[in-house]
Amino acid sequence: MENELFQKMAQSVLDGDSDAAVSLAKQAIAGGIDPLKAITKGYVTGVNKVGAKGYVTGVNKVGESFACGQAFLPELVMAGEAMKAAVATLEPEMKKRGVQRTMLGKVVLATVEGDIHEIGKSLVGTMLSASGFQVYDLGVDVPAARIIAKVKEVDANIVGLSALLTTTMVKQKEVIDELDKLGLRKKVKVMVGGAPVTRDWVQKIEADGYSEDAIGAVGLAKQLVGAA
Ligand code: B1M
Repeated sequence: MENELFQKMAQSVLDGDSDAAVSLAKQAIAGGIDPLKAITKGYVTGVNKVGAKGYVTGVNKVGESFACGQAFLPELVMAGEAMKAAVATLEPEMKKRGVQRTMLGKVVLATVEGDIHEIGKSLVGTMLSASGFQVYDLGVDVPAARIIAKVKEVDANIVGLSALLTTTMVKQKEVIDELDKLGLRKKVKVMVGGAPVTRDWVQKIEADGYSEDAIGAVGLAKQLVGAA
């Protein structure tokens, strides 16, 4: 039943059908399904059939097809729109499920300059705020100077930088270098993420940590503020 719904969710993204994606998200909420599970097991990857392994569908399939020239930019755009609509529908439920506690810390979050991929970053932001962090989400394509200005304005504990393109990952390093120049590097922890980010890259740019997904990002942020 759940798997069937997840499969339909993946298909709605493949079809770039935002209406279907939203309607399935509403069904998931009504059925008491964990909204984050719906995103990761439904819209992002889907399931072929119960127990099937290694079958890629959902937005990941669109990404793969795009990479090998079997899908084109309009498909990528429509899949992104469907994904965004579904996440927006599930977001209030994710926030509702987060237990409100004392504020754990302030996070300035952005997708770096030159990069307009927003879905993963926003998901990380939602999960962080549902877990007790005050999140200042600056959006996408954000220059280092704006990020630094916000860090200073709100006296942030953490900067979260998302990058989905190999060409924009370097901007994560730019922000770290700027923080360093201003003498803020010791005070502000930097966490990075996004599909191309690896442990090697994190070491190379001397970030404080990275995570592969939104749940991991919450655990990491807690560690970074000593709340884990
Ligand atoms: Co683009 N795109 N895209 N795209 N896109 C990728 C990233 C790509 C891998 C597709 C491919 O070729 N296989 C490829 C990058 C190749 C590379 O550099 N290695 C690519 C490309 C090439 C491009 C364009 C250049 C295409 C073109 O114009 N020719 C262009 C670039 C535009 C720009 O940014 N300047 C482009 C545009 C777009 C759209 C706008 C059409 C759309 C985005 C819509 C939107 O965000 N509103 C889009 C989409 C949808 C994708 C794919 C298919 C899906 C991305 C997504 O939303 N995933 C993507 C392929 C893929 O990744 N499978 C692809 C779902 C999301 C929940 O996961 O974002 O990975 P993700 O976030 C995860 C983790 O990474 C992690 O947690 C999240 C939740 O689990 N995470 C963090 C993310 N940020 C984090 C931060 C953290 C911690 C964890 O701490 C701070």
